[in-house]
Amino acid sequence: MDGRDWNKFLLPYQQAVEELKIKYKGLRTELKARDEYAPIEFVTGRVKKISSILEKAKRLSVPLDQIETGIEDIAGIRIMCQFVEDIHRVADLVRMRKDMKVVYEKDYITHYKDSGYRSYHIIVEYPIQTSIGSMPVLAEIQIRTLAMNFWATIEHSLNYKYKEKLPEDVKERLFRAAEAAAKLDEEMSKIRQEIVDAQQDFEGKSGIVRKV
Ligand code: 0O2
Repeated sequence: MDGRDWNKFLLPYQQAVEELKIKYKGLRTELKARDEYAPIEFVTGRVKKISSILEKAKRLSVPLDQIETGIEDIAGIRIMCQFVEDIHRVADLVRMRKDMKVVYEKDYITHYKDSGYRSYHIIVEYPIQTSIGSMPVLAEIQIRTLAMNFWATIEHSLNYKYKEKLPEDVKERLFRAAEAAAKLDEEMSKIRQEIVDAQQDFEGKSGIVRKV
């Protein structure tokens, strides 16, 4: 590791992740309070590990003094949705916000990765307020369905176990599992209204009513 004070370096990213998590969890709460269907199921976030930042900088040939601009996912939040349609609704909600600026988007759903990975990524510039003024921080918002998240979580841990050198048969099975997850999402979309109505009835019984 170089002589950089990493704890200090990561502070703005930690602040951005905490604030972004609160904002998107708040959006879910607000939509529900308005009796509207909330396309957000749950939100998580993380700051990239230092080892992972250094590995990515090396892989992308980003000089260490340029990692703030060269690595866009040091701060990352993940928004999980029930249905693929909800992903597009959430992306619209991100685009219309005035407290962050969309830098660019990566559609790994239409153009899924060779691994089978599917997700919608939006890179935003989010200004945090510090004691010395406003500071723009790049953050990656990953939007995915529960099925996509299930697959990505498992694939990520397997890659970690095999140190990115997955045996061919495991790779093939994972790819087929990703196709199956996509098929599951497709089937669920076909009965989306049925499911949403059932959830509305269920929540209505416990005193909460929501509209789609
Ligand atoms: P973490 O949380 O740091 O351990 P890449 O070259 O893949 O790093 P790319 O393709 O430009 O970069 O993707 P991007 O938008 O930078 O996003 C990288 C992140 O997307 C990864 O972070 C994962 O969270 C997710 N991701 C991308 N491809 C895959 C994949 O094939 N499988 C899984 N499970 N996740 C993927 P890190 O660095 O892996 O995670």
